[in-house]
Amino acid sequence: MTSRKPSLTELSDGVRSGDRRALARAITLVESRRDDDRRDAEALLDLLQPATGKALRVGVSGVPGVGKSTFLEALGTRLCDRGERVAILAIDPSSAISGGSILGDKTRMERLARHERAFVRPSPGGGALGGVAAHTREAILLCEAAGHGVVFVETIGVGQNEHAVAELVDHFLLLVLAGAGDDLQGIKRGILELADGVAVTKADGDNVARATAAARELEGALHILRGDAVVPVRTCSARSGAGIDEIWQGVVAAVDAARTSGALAARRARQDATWFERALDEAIRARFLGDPRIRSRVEALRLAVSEGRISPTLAARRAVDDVAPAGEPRSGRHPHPPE
Ligand SMILES: Nc1nc2c(ncn2[C@@H]2O[C@H](COP(=O)(O)OP(=O)(O)OP(=O)(O)O)[C@@H](O)[C@H]2O)c(=O)[nH]1
Ligand SMILES: [Mg+2]
Repeated sequence: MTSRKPSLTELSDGVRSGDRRALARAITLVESRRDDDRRDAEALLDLLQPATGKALRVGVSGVPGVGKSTFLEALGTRLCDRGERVAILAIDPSSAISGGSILGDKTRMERLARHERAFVRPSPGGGALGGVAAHTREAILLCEAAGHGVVFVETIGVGQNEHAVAELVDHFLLLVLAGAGDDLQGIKRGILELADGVAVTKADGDNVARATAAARELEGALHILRGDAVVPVRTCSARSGAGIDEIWQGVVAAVDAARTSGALAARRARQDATWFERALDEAIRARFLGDPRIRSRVEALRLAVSEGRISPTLAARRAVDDVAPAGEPRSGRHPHPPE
């Protein structure tokens, strides 16, 4: 591909042929907020739609420093060496603020990033988390169209972004650290409720016994918390390689079982329904605020809210009433109201 801007058909063909530059370019396009780029992105995704949906999508989350990137480098390299094509999308919500930690991820996965069957892509966190996840969802689809059979999404386990990521994947793997006895206190219940599997990391050297004990303790806690859902807890070390294959076998077995039982199809259908609602909200909002008159009216109402002159709910209702007054028939029996 030349450096001039490729047409959408060229870009689509490039992605489908597995050309990394085309894939990188396509992801940049779906990350763009510009109106014309958005339109192109939607058209591109539409062209590629038939080639999507075939990958095993795995979310990997955990607190900063738990070892997500190192784990993915170790696992990803093994999978690539066995002939698998692996993509890793690393979301970093803090990068919008710090501006720098993205680079950290890329360097931590240096070896894998150079592998001919791997594609490593850090995603800037800028803006709302919903927005990040929306772009990540589209990036997953692009990686699938490019022929990657496994797509990992690395996300830092702070705040709400892991909820959004759990809505994108077939399996959500939580990495945790063995602490000094009080380790379970540090893991948020909400995150444990999302996990399909848990791995205690850095089980090497004199940390092995502690990691094993933490895994056992966590298994007990999960049993109480999740009842009938079996959430396996394993230990691993990206450094020694211990446990990495077992964790992957566990992921594959769980997803295979879900595929056979129909739970995987149901999960993806539920995720698509959620994304439709989200996209609908966003489209309505964008269309609404795209009108300069409405935008300035909304600005005025926003000011009034901040000055306490009007309640937030009433202000929102006023803004909408201006455009679509309640009670005026806009459909049904009067599809074409007389001029
Ligand atoms: N001993 C040991 N150290 C590890 C292991 N995995 C990672 N580390 C170290 O832990 C630190 C953090 O590892 P990362 O893989 O960057 O962790 P991360 O979760 O991706 O971190 P963020 O992306 O910043 O959230 C690094 O210094 C690694 O060398 C392991 O299996 N054993
Ligand atoms: Mg990382």
